[in-house]
Amino acid sequence: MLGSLALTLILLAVSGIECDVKEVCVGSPGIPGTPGSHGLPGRDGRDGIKGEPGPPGPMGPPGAMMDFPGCDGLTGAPGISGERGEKGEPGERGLPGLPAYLDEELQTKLRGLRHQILQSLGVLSLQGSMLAVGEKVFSTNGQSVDFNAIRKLCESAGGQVAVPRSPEENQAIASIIKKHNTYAYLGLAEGPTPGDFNYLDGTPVNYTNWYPGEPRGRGKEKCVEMYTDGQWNDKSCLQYRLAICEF
Ligand code: MAN
Ligand code: CA
Repeated sequence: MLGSLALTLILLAVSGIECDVKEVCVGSPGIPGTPGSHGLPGRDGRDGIKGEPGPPGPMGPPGAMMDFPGCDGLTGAPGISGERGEKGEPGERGLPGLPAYLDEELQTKLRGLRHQILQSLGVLSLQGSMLAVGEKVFSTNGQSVDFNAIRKLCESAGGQVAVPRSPEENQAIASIIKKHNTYAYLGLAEGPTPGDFNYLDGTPVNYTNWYPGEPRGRGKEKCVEMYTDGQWNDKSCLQYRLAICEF
């Protein structure tokens, strides 16, 4: 039997193609085949970016509704008020009224008011939230704040910062201070002249109870505090002192 190499050499010799045994033989290319059939269409791509808006369309025909007025708009804001008119003539004089003491309706009303006032005063006194001395009533909310805050507090309640104008009033305020074991500011302020103190309406003080040697702040202590024993000291207005008002 012949080996395959020997067979190849014989075939090459017959076909007339010369080559060495060790070389690769290159044949001439064949004719291209026919193109394959078309593939299936690919999947849809992603959406493109939004295009520019188109030009405005032509104006439409006049609508039939144009012939009718629209409905009313909203009511406008009210105008500014006019100027005050002139005062009218006084009316005719009425019939003379009864003197107050004979007016039964008025007397009944007054008795009712007096009763209500006495009830309120009784309750407030029992609660220890007011101290009446003569015509005056002293009251505290139990809080210690600076002088300006006390002034505002008392004024907003319809009163003033408590200030004694007699030994009785001084003793009454001292009793409130003792009960709260603290000091209180009084309704006084130093005027432009050091050592001159005035009530808060500007009138000069006419009753005092200075602690011996006071006032000695020489213009630097423009407020007045009361000690627990009822004696006074001129003091800076920025301390926290018991708020006591008078009404
Ligand atoms: C402190 C302050 C003054 C007061 C003296 C009295 O310095 O309270 O207002 O006059 O004490 O020693
Ligand atoms: Ca002083």
